[in-house]
Order: sequence, then C-alpha cells, then structure tokens
Amino acid sequence: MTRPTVYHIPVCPFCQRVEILLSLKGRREDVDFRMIDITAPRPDWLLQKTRGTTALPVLETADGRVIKESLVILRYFEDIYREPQIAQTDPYRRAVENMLTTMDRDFVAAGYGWLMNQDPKQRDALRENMLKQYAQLDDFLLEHGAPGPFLFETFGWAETVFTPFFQRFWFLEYYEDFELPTASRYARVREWIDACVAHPAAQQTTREEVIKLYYDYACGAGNGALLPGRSRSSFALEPDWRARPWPPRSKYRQPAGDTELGL
Ligand SMILES: N[C@@H](CCC(=O)N[C@@H](CS)C(=O)NCC(=O)O)C(=O)O
Repeated sequence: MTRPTVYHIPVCPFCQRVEILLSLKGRREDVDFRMIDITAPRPDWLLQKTRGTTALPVLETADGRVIKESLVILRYFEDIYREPQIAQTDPYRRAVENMLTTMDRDFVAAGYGWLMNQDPKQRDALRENMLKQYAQLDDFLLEHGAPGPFLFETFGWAETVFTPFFQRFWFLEYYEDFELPTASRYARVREWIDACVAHPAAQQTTREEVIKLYYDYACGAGNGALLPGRSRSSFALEPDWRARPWPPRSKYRQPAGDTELGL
C-alpha cells in the first residue's frame, strides 16, 4: 500500500473531521476513503485491522499501521502534511484552541442525548441543557476569541472539530423544533456556527442527508440499530438517501415503517 486509507461511515461526524482537515490542507485527493456500511456487521478483514473495535474512523497509514480516534488521526495528518498548518503554533493560542476543543464532548452528548430521547416530558430539560452548551461556547469565544467569526483569523482546528456537529444538529431543528434563540447571549456563537457550516472545506454533507439518515436516531435507535418491525435502518447505504422521501418530523409517535421512509 502506498497511500493512507481512512475507513469511514457516510455522514459520520467524526469521519467528516478528517475530510475537512485534509481539504483545508489541499490533501483530500492524497488519501483513499473506503466506506463501511454501519448497518451490517463489520467485515472480518476490518476487525482484524482494528483488533475487534468497531468505531470509525480508522486510518491505515501508507505503511500499513492502524490509527484510531478522529482527533488522533487529525493530529497525524497535521504532522505528516505540515503545510499549511491548521492548528495554532503559538503555545498560548494552541492552549486556547485545545480548551475549546475539549468542550466538544459535552456539546455532542447534549445534542445526541436530546435527539435520542423518547420521553416527551424530558424535552424542556434537554432543550435547556442544549442552550447551556451554546451559552458556554458563546462565553468562551467572547473571552478568548478574535472579534469573529472564527476563533482566530481563519477556519482552523477548533472549527474542524466542531463543524460536523453544527451540521448534525440540523436534526434538532427538524425533529425537536429547536432554534438557537436570537438573543444577544448567543450572538457570538451563532456567528461562529454560520461561518463554520458555510465554509467551502466543510461541504461533505447536507441538511437533507443528515435528516434522512438520522431518522432512526430520532426514534431512539443509534449506530445503525434496527427498530422493531423494520428490516432496514435509515443509515442503510441503499436506497440512496436522495431517492427517499423526507421522514415524518414527529418522533414521539409510532415510528414510520420501511415503506414510508422509502427504504
Ligand atoms: N471517539 C471516536 C468516536 C467515533 C464514533 O463514535 N464513530 C461512530 C460513528 S459516528 C461509530 O463508529 N459507531 C459505530 C460503532 O461504534 O460501532 C472518534 O472520535 O473517532
């Protein structure tokens, strides 16, 4: 093997981070991306490479070594494709970027936790929790960031880490009627999000793809799991999502079947 290969799942936000970084570096065409169907058991050849773990992305380097975890893979590509540098080089600015990056964990958990919730009584609390996350990001950007729209002058490391999730959270608008309020306490983070999702290096997915593929997540079944009465997951590669109808927005009623979802 002479080229690195990334094993990835379509619409996986962690995998998209890698594509964004490579695009920023003008290196996307130097790396092979091999799609894995999350709705089927992982093939044996892949499990052998990962020694049994199933989470993706996984990188197989040009000399056949295996690297897991999206942030570790980003760092590896940052190190082997040195120019242009995407991470900050000044130690303090790098620390700021890293502080922001570590906030992704709670942000992601809040968004996915709300999407997967099946108890209507929990909605208000989950909305509040989500707003708290946005308020914390806003506060961080005001304290440490440039005037805007990005953390520093350009779309960089923190934007690479967060943007896939800003785009996934389109599912909260659709399935939970969530909108980030126009109040001034969210103005800085709103500006950040708008600039991130519009950036040319981050156009690997669309709102329509996210909403159609994440229908089963909205009904409580994540990672390609099958809901009762269904024979295909909304994460299936076939039929192509473009050919499917938009799913029902109501996630607290009886889930739609294969036919209604165009599966
Ligand atoms: N911490 C990991 C998370 C990766 C992850 O959760 N990937 C999901 C897809 S979005 C996955 O592979 N799920 C299937 C599985 O874990 O078997 C990373 O940053 O790479």
